[in-house]
Amino acid sequence: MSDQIGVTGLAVMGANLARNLARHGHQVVLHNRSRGRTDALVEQHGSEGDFVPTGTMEEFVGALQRPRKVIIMVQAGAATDAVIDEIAPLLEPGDVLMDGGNARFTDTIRRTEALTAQGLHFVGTGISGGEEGALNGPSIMPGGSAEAYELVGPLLESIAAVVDGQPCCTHVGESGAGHFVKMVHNGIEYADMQLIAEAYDLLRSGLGLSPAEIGDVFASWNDGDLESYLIEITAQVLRHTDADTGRPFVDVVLDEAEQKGTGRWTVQSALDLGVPVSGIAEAVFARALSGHREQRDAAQRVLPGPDTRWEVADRDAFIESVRQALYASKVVAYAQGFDQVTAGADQHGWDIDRAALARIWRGGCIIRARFLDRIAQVYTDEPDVTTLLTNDYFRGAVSEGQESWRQVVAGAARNGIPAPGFASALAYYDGLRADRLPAALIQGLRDLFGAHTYRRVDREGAFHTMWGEDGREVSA
Ligand code: NBP
Repeated sequence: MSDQIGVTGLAVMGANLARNLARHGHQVVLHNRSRGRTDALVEQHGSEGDFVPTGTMEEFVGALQRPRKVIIMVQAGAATDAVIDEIAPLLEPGDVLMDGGNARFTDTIRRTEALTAQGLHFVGTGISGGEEGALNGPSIMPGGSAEAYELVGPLLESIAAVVDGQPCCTHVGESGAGHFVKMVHNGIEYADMQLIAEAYDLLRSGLGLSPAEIGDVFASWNDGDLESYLIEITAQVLRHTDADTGRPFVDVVLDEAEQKGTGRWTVQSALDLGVPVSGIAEAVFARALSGHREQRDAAQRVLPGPDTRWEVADRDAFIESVRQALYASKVVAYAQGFDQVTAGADQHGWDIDRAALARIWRGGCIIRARFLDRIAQVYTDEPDVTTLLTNDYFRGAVSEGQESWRQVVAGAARNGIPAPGFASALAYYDGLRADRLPAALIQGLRDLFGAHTYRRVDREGAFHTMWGEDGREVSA
């Protein structure tokens, strides 16, 4: 069913989303702070659908039928607040204001409270898929009230990516839930890319394959369990040759990765929630390390280590070991990300359906992958599962590759190839399955220096040992 919607903010994401909406038969009222973008969109793509260009914010709001539906697609942060401050006084109770930018979820909670008090519906909406997704079908993660979703859900579902006949859009939960899961999605994306980069490094530094050869390896991996958008584009990037120099493209790119914010936010939130998202944290830290050029230059000159070339007897077996290590580490990273979704939902009282979330991440978004089907199945069959890793399928997949995983991590350490994502994922796996952890010693130390007390394995209660006296134990 065709509907009407207003889009304000017509840079690449907003313009592509507006075109996607128009192509699906909706009337799209256009607005941008500076008029040039509005005119350019109509001039270049006006024939794609029913666009209504407007100039001022008053004109924009005036052109919309009630209840008005508006999506904001401007730079996240201060720009979003500026737009809300300008448009909210012009809207009327019952109107729906959506924010499709990469807002921090705590900002979305704040904005939801303020706008709800004015009688407006505010829908913080995660949108993933970059420019291409915005135009051809993104994964859409709307938060806000169920009532607001009834008003805008069908419209959003109409422009989302479709997998197995289902739109990659679902009402995630109240208030900031949509932007929260979008943040975790981006955190998982960080971890996934770091693991892919480590696999590439192992095949390059360890085995001595060329980027194009590694591109072929990734292309073959894309036919199996690892099938995903990121694996597919890794093959494409690795096979690409720089036109200027004739060298592999990856060799002419500066090896300093950026981190714009969502990865860092994911880790900050995980620290607050007490969820060990070690895969995402290692990915953020690895990017930070890559950016510390001065330290790297200084260290490169003086810090000794082994030659990075591995003594490999069986090339194909080595490649298969790296594949298994990558898959196992990836399962851990996704399990940790879903743990964070669970903890965030608990903390904020959001009813997030993790099976539905895994389903809407199967298409349109950057982490779309075959194995999200498996994750959706786990949360459908075992809604109370405590970690994805104990599910039969994932337990089998990880334990099957375990020997390879250990060999790869040990070999990387022995040969001086940094593989923090692989190593921390394995340490997490071993930490989870350990019968006893050395946390007991930490509790003892904390009791000695700070009288922090401890609990015992054999009786209830909190205890303190009189370390400075006779070593007697007292109940705390
Ligand atoms: P940008 O993030 O580059 O923002 C540019 C837009 O913000 C322009 O329309 C600009 O208006 C407007 N704007 C700014 Br800047 N300050 C403003 C203000 N004070 N008042 C009103 N408008 C203001 O655009 P984008 O790359 O299209 O991304 C839009 C949103 O989508 C962002 O939140 C982004 O994080 C998110 N997102 C992006 C991607 C992606 O792949 N790029 C993916 C997913 C989500 P002007 O034309 O007048 O300067």
